[in-house]
Amino acid sequence: MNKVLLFNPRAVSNKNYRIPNSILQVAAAIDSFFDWVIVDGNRETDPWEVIQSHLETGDFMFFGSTVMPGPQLKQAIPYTKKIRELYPQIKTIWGGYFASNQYEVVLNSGYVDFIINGPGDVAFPLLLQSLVDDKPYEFVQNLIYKLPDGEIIKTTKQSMVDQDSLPRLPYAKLNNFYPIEGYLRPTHLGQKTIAYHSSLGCPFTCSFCAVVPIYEARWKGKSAQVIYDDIIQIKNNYGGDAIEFHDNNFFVSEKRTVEFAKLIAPHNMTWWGEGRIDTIDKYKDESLKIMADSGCKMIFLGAESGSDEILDSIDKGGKQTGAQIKAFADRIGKYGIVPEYSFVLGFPGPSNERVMKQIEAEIKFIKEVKEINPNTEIIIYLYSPVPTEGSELYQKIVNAGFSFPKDLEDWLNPSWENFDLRKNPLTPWLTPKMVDKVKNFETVLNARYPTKTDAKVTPFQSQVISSIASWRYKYNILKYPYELKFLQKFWLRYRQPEIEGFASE
Ligand code: B12
Ligand code: SF4
Repeated sequence: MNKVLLFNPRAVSNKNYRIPNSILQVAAAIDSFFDWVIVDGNRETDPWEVIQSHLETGDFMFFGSTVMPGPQLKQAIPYTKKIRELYPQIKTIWGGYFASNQYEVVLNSGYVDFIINGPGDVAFPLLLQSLVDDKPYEFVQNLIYKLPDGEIIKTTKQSMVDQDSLPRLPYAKLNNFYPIEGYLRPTHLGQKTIAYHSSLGCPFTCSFCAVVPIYEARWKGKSAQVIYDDIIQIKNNYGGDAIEFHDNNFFVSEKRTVEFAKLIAPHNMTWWGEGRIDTIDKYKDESLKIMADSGCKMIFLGAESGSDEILDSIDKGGKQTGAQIKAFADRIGKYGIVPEYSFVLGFPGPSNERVMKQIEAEIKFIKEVKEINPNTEIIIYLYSPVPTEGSELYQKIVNAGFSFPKDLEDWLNPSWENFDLRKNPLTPWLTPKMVDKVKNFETVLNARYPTKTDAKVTPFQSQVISSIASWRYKYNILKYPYELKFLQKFWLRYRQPEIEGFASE
């Protein structure tokens, strides 16, 4: 009667799904207290049918869904709504980045009862126990809910718990629902890639980032030994020759990184993670060598902008500079580690002219980076606002006339889905001409330098498209690159690393 259904809405349109770490970590938190089942939208043709077959048993009291912006909403919203209509006795609980950041619109829908705001490791079991015992839940930290009079209550934030003390993820139980081997996908890193999450939060406060409102510059990581033990356990039980670290910022501690690199080195595994240029640039040469020798093949790094003024204004820690971004591409390249630089274009500016000039300056900068280290992978995002209360940047975008949907179901509108995918910013200061310029540059750049992470693209294909694109790239002739788009779509079947996952095949 008190069973919990945990749902991971579909996040990928192909088979590039990963171990559903968000929902699995939540499962670990309640494993000793509650009976739970997992439904993974990525692995079901009709997840609703499976959910309904569980709920029809009458054994369930709770439905918990993880929700990140974008395609996950397509299942999370209608399914939760249907559950409220068909099984009104079931308490619905959402967690994850969308739920925590867009809590007002979620709770105002009337079909989500509670939001776990940030980590659910302690909050989730406490909330469930309070509801089962019919006891007050107001004391539970990291919780957002709505009172009958409409007031939204946010309880205090819990300090970050020691990550090594958390229960280990219940892989064996997941394996009963969905064979884990099926989650170990081929990527450019290896044939069986393990997705692992080794730390929560981030110690920085970049003003465009969705991690900041939730973690408020806090970060806690598992120790190198625990990460290693888990990886080896997965490898031994289910296979695995590569690791994709899903942390927001894997490289915060040089000591931890080096310890892990030394432990994993003898196992002949390749690995990838996300980090900051200014943090890793402080690493000793010796540490970079140990990392490279241990299998670190590529690092995803938020370069964001080549302009020191913009880096300053977006609070990029205040330490990263354009000169450093360029020098680091060269430095890390010498160890054979590929820097994967993401840039965010289209921040608001004082005038249309200034915004356009900035876009042009970023294009020039990206070309300079490519000149220094042609292996650098470039990911371009259009700036999508996140509701960071009190941030100067957020105030600026509200003043410029931007607002989020007022109704939860409006997020299902295709233009908001594209906003989530950082493809269509819906930001009033970006004119169609600016958006075209960025997208056309992206097309030309991706053709001139096809990504090496796409195993489907042969060296011959790369060479052909690169030479066709070379004159456009060299002379900055970006308009109407239809011939390149055509080839990318129908000949190369180009993947989009920014949407499908950065290390996916
Ligand atoms: C893996 C991943 C993906 C995978 C999909 C994973 C899946 N579920 O199948 C892929 C690669 C497809 C993906 C895609 C996208 N992603 Co994504 N993704 C991640 C990533 C790297 C890891 C998620 C994870 O496993 N975390 C591990 C768990 C343990 O942490 P957690 O989710 O925070 O969970 C804790 C709490 O949040 C809470 N919680 C979470 N869920 C639930 C549910 C319940 C019921 C409860 C009680 C608690 C709870 O408790 C957990 C334990 O403490 C995160 C970054 C990150 N480090 O989290 C980005 C992240 C969530 N993605 C993000 C985005 C924007 C996207 C995209 C929409 C766009 C893009 N350009 O990247 C795309 C498209 C999405 C799509 N197709 O649906 C953003 C969200 C930012 C925002 N604005 O809110 C993040 C934060 C990355 C970032 N820093 O920008 N993503
Ligand atoms: S360093 Fe990365 S994860 Fe951390 S706040 Fe900045 S953008 Fe977000």
